[in-house]
Amino acid sequence: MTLILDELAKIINEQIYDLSDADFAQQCKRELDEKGVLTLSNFLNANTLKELVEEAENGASQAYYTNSTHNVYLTKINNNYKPEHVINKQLVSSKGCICTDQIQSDSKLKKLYNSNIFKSFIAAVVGEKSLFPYEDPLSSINVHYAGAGQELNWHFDNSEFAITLLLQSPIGGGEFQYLKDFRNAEKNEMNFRGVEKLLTGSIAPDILNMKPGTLVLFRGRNSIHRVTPTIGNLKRILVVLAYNSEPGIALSESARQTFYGRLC
Ligand SMILES: O=C(O)CCC(=O)C(=O)O
Ligand SMILES: [Fe+2]
Repeated sequence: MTLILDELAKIINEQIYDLSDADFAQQCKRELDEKGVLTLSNFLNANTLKELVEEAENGASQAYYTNSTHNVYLTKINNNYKPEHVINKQLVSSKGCICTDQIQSDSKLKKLYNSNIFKSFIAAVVGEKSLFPYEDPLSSINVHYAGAGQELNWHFDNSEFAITLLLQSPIGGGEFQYLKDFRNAEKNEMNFRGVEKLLTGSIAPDILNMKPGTLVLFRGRNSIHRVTPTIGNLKRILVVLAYNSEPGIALSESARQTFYGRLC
């Protein structure tokens, strides 16, 4: 137990965050439930952040770069609606990505991802009993790179929640913008009028402030969000930590092919 605690203590800012404190986890849960987002700034300690940026920079040349076209709902063209309807409005996103199997096995990213204390903390905050890695060798930990002009366009996530760690901010742009509870997927209310207004610029979104080293938990299923284009030569680098609430689940083959350009 002490050994595991020591390992985690070398990665995160233990003076600020005690992940084994159940009261702290409950406080984080309340904040996530209320705001739809939880940010823990300076989550990574300074040494870890430096090490992970170096690691990520070294891995950048192996990244798989994609340009994808999608609607905000991440669904296929729907011929029940006109081509100009907002459900069929195509947006472009572009980014580079490296996968779990391209990250060194002794990387602090893997230690954090596999830490029982970290997993129990996240499970308590998102209200799951336990969390499991993806069955396939690619999808659990991804490092995203956005170079000059690259952006992640407006979308609602398919997943219940996302865990991210920002490693490097660009000189300009790369801003995370969102609108909480902008549709109700459970009730099949898609808020076409609201989305139309957002895409034509007549609604101003909220902005999430995150600095390198910040851990973000975000419920993006009903909260529309985007990351604005990177400006300048310094890449935006962000890690996505993905878990399932059941063991043995792989990301779909079509998603792996689209995001990673390979299946394994
Ligand atoms: O890059 C980010 O901060 C958010 C990423 C995101 O929204 C996603 O991967 O679905
Ligand atoms: Fe997202």
